[in-house]
Amino acid sequence: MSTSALKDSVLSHLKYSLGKDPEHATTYDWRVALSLAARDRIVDPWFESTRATYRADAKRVYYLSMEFLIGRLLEDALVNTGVYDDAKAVFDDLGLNFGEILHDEPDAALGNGGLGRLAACFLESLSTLGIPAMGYGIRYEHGLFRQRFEGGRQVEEAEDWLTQEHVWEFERPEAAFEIGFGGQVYENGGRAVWRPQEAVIAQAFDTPVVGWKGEWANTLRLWGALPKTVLDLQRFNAGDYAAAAEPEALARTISRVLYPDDTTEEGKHLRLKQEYFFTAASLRDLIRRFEAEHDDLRDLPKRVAIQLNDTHPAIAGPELVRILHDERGMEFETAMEIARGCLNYTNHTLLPEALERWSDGLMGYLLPRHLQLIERIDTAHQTQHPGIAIREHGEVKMGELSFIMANRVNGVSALHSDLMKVTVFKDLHDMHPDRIVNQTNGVTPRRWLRTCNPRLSGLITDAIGDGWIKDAERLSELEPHVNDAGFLDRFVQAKRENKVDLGQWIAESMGISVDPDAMFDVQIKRIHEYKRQHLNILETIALWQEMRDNPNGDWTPRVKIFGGKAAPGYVFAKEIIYLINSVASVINNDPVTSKWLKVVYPANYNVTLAERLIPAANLSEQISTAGKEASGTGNMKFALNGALTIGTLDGANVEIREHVGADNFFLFGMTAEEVMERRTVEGHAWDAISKDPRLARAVDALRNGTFAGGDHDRFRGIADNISGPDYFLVASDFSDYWRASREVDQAFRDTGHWARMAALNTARSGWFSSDRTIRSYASEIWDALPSKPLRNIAAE
Ligand code: F58
Repeated sequence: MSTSALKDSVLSHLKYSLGKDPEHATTYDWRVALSLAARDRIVDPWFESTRATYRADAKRVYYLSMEFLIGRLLEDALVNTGVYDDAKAVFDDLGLNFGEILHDEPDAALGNGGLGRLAACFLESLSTLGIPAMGYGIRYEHGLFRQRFEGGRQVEEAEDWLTQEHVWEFERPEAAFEIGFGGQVYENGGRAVWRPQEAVIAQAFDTPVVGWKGEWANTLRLWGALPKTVLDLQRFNAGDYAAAAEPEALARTISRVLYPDDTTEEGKHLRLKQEYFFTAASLRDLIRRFEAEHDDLRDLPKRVAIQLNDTHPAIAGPELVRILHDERGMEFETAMEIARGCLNYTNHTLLPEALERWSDGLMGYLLPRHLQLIERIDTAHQTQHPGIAIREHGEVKMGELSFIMANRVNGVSALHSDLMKVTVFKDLHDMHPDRIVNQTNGVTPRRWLRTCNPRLSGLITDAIGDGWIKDAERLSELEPHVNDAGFLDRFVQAKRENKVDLGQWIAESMGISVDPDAMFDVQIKRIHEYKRQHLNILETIALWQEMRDNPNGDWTPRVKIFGGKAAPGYVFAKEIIYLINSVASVINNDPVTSKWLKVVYPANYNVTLAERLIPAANLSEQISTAGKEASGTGNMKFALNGALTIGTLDGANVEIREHVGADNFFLFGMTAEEVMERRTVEGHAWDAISKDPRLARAVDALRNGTFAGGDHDRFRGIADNISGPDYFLVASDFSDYWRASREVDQAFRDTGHWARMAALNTARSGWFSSDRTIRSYASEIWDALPSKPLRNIAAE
């Protein structure tokens, strides 16, 4: 497509789709017109992909996930369809600021963190690889809450991305299913019949997801909840307007908010409803599609692979059995076998408290037939494999249910998969030793290098051509270039320019000035005790104290950057946020240290902010307590973008270190095994503190009001935790973290060597592409083949 054709398309959409004259068009209007022009380019490959799938009668992959953290879509679509430069030229020509237009798009924040972002990367890779697939989830009206800081504390606000038209989606009123809840189970001629008490409509909204060069596009189908009857006319006519509108309000509640946690009872009730709502609609939809072409449901496992992204869609097991057994009259055992043949489960956490459980009471109330079937599944399993129960202490354990109903169960990094076998799923693994397989996570190199870091990706393409974008392992071809001083200079230059841009943004948006030559040291992720943002801030405090002791020292300048949200009900995580912001306001205003040390915590960390921060990072903080971070995916994005990691042997850090080389990674801390041992030592925290005066002084600063305007109590909770139970072993790992951090300081001063290490990180991180992960799921779990690429629309 030529620039002029694209321009015509944009102007035509502005006129005919938006009804706007260019003279009066706003940034929003231009953005929507460009998005529609870009969307037009995706529709043909999208249709062709579907037709090709039907023609080949190909096996389809269905990825069921409560979360798809897709972020903005316009820039990605322009890059993947090869019209980014044309689009920029069009807007330059129109005299409009292209960057501003791209930044006008709200983030689709339909996820909490890594789990949701992984689903988004997977969708893009499935399309790039041409694997027929569909993502199924919920079309939340309000995505993850917007975070603000008020006096340093997190304040949550409703997110409202859908108040503007979501131009990427197509509403499908014809793809709608009635989903029931509650009610009774009756027997009719020896068959169980579930009569739900209430029902809502799940209606589909489709977003095409285009792969690299527009060769293939899959669908993200999100379900919106609608009432069965819009208005209770009798009540309305009787003048009771509020009651008349109630059914609509109640139904819509289901797809209203993304749950950041489920600490309240009401929250639990609604969350289980959400889980069943989208799972049941998705299963009905895929069965309908299967039956349009095939007539024997026993062939379902040959044509359909369903991936459960965590336990949130775990009700798929009993629901599929219910459909096949109760509704289609199959034997229970056959129904079980078919369901198990289709279903696979990905686990994302080893934290026992994070594994979902539903009380029998709630499950029986909302899904009475499913509770009966779970009991039957449990009995059938126990008959063959005594010793493990899905239901225990009046609760349904969704991890166990998912495991038992799955053909394959996977962890998301080598260490995590190994630990699953000896911790949370030990007994089940012993019974089914072939079921757990590892699938180390990955990230899409299109968004997380090509698009977010045009300077570095341009340099890479100049050096080795653009084959790496589709085949990231070809980044290894950069290795010979890391010995070329000219290449390294340009590598450093690209990073520096990214840092200058970020510095400008920080200055404009936060009023903090940072030195682009300082080390940009970044920790961005959900705030959680096990991720140990408090270890990072404690080290920052200790460093600041040493700088003040020795103001003539030759310190390596650092900008400590934090980003992340805490679940609204997670009190300790919110205290950590408050502490980081309080430390920032003291340190950033200290004239003695401000040339060396700054602490920056921009609010509302999201995909777009990650795209800004990662390309500008020198150091990536991956400092979780070993054995607790399932994988991490941010760690991969940083390495790909030439940041060095300081990290523990946890999650995928282990594999990153193996790939980039131990010399190009700053390792510290206890191993998962040592962690378990250390916990058994009584008074481990006190012991660590008494041995490290630096740590003692930093903890003391939390108690003496240094960061609380003299208030001794404000951060007492954190101090008491670190020096008391310290379950996540902040104190015990502190000294080694300090040691590694000082090694980082030293290494950063040798700019040539640092540049080489950074470039090697990029050259050796191609394995962490989600294309590799998806290929591996396809061959080891789904038995699904990539279909042939259709055509390269970017080349047309
Ligand atoms: C994350 N889990 C893991 N959960 O923590 C991370 O190690 C891993 O890399 C990533 O999954 C992808 O495998 C995660 O993001 C959640 O966001 C929960 C969703 C449900 C509500 C509570 C948080």
